[in-house]
Amino acid sequence: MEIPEQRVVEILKNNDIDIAATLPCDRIKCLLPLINKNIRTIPLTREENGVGICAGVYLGGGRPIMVIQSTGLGNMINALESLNLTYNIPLPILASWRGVYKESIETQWQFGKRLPAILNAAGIKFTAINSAGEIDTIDIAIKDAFINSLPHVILISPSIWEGSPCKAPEPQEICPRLSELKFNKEIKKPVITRYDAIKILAETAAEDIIISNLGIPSKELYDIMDRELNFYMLGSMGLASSIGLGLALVQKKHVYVIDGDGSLLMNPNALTGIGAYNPGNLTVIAMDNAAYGSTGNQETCTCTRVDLELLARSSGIDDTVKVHTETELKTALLRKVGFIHVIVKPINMKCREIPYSANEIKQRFMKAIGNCV
Ligand SMILES: Cc1ncc(C[n+]2csc(CCOP(=O)(O)OP(=O)(O)O)c2C)c(N)n1
Repeated sequence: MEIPEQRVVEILKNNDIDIAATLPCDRIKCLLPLINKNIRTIPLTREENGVGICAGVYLGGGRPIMVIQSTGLGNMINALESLNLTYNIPLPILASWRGVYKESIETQWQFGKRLPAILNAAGIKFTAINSAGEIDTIDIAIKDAFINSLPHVILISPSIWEGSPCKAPEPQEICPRLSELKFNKEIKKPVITRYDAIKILAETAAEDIIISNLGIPSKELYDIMDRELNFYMLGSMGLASSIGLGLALVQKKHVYVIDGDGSLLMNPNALTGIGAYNPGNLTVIAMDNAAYGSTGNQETCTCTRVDLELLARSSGIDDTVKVHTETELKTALLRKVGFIHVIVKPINMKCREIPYSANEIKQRFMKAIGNCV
C-alpha cells in the first residue's frame, strides 16, 4: 500500500506545484519534511503572510500551495477575501483539520467544529477528506483552484495518516552564532511627502515592478504614473511586502514595494520572511509618515519609539538605509537597496480613484510580466 504522505506529495508534483508555504501541525509532521524534500518550501511565521507570498508567487508565474493547521485559516480570512477572492487569485490550501477527529486538545474544538460553516459563510470553497481512500480528491481541489482562480481549502482529517510508517526527522538545534548589531541612526524632521517620494520612484523604476500599498499610496502612484507593471493593492492590509517577496522569489525583474509604517507594524512577519531570503531583486520602501495616513493620519508607534529600519535589520535584512530627501532616496533606489526607510510628512495628496477593477489590475499586471492569466 502506498504511504499516504507520499501520495500527497505525488499529487502536488503532478500538479506542478513549485512553492509550498508551510506552518506546522503535529498531525502533518511526517508530511511536511517530505514536501520540503520535493518542493521548494517557504516556512511561514503567520499564515496570513503566506497568503501574500503565495499571491506574489502566482502573479510571478509560479504555482503555490499552502500547507497549514486548520486553525491558521482563522488568521487568513481577511486576506483570502480581499486579495484572492477579490482579484481572482488561485490558492490551494492543505489544512490539517483539527478539533473534530479524536481531538484531545480542548482549544481546537470550537474553531474546528465550526470551520465548514465559517468557510461556507465566507464563500471559500472547501473539500473535506475523511479517509485515506479520498486522498485523490486533493488533485481535483488543486485543479479547481487554478482553473477557476479561487482559494480552495482541503480539510484533511488526521485519520488519513493513521498507521502510516512515515517517520518525522530528528529536530535541529539552534545554530551557535554571534549576534552583532551596530546601529546608530538619526530620524530627522521630515522634509518630503509620500507623494514626492513616489514621484522619485516613478522616475527610477523603468521596467521594474511596483507593488503599492492599499489606500492613498496606490492612488498617489496611479496619479503619478499609471502603468501595467503597477500592482495596486486595494485591501489585505499588511501584505504588500509579502506579495513583493513572493514575486521576487519566482521571477527576475526587480520588485519595488511601497509599504507603510502602519501596515508593516500590522505584519512584521513579512520582514522576517524577507530577511530569511534577502532576494537581491526586492526593495521594500517603507514610507514612514508615523501615521495611518489613509484613514486620517492617526499616530502609529513609529512616531515616538519604533525605528522601522532597525526592525528590518533585526529581521535579517542586511542591506538597509534611512533617507530624508529626494536625492538620498534616488541614490538608494538606483543602488536597489533591500530596505529603504523613508521619513515623510503625514500629508496625503488628493487623488482620483483608480478606475480599474481588482481583476483588471491583476490581468494587465500578469500580462505585462509575461504570464498568461
Ligand atoms: C485589517 C485592516 N485594518 C484596518 C484597515 C483600515 N486601513 C486602511 S489603510 C490603513 C492605514 C495604513 O497605514 P500605513 O500602512 O501607515 O500607510 P499610509 O496610509 O500611512 O501610507 C488602515 C488602518 C484595513 N483596511 N484593514
